[in-house]
Amino acid sequence: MINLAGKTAVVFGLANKRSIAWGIAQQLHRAGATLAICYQNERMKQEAQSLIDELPGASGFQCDVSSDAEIDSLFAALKEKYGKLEILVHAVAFAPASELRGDFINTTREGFRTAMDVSVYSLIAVSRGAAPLMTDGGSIMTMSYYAAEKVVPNYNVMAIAKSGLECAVRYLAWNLGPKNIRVNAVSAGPIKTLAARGVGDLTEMMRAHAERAPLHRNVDQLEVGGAALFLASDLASAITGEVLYVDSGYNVMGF
Ligand code: 0WE
Repeated sequence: MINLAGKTAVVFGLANKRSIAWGIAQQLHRAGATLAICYQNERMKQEAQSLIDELPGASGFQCDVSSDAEIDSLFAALKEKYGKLEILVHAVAFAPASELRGDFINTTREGFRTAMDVSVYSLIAVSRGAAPLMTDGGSIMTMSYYAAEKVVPNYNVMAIAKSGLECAVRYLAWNLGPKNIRVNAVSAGPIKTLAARGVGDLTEMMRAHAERAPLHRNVDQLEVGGAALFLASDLASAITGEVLYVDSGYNVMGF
């Protein structure tokens, strides 16, 4: 049983009960961590805060990770309230919906810029905010997807973003290793979240995933949360710069 009592975690990316951030938050909470959970804006606040209220001791914060000013004021507030930080979970991604269908070659400069800013640069920005608070070391993690490596039709510019994100994980691991801050990615199989809801053939993709994966099933948010809990814990004390697959084994198949 992993015990995170006395440790504080900040989680980015809570939208609703289907969010991967919610599965991770529940697992970290169950292990005794103190949680600071962030939602993007006023529009997300009500639904997010009603979930946060289900976890005793957890607090909600508004922070849009595309704003340096909001990141600065968030970490000032976290420093004030908690003093230090041990765990950071980044479960945020966005590309304009129009980029996630049709010909990849028609990727726009603006869609590319947005996807990279929200889905990749934000990890670097929040890591820079968190690192000074991780005075006893820490664990930073983000969410990736197999399309970073192999083509998944229509994932398009998000695939370029996830490749960049996995590379950023390696560079952050190298940069923050001397402070005993570990940086890893969890690469989850497809899950029906709010972000995935807009995806046309997700149901068919999930069916094919379950058919081909060694475990012959899909994965859920709490299973991703279990892997995140492991990475957050001392059991993972020598793991950094890594991509951990939580995908029923799908990624090992060649045919
Ligand atoms: O990373 C994701 C979701 C990424 C995502 C999804 C959306 C849809 C709505 C990012 N931005 C947006 N923007 C929107 O406006 N996944 C791994 C889920 C996902 O998304 C896909 C997939 C899968 C799987 C998009 C195309 C094809 C497959």
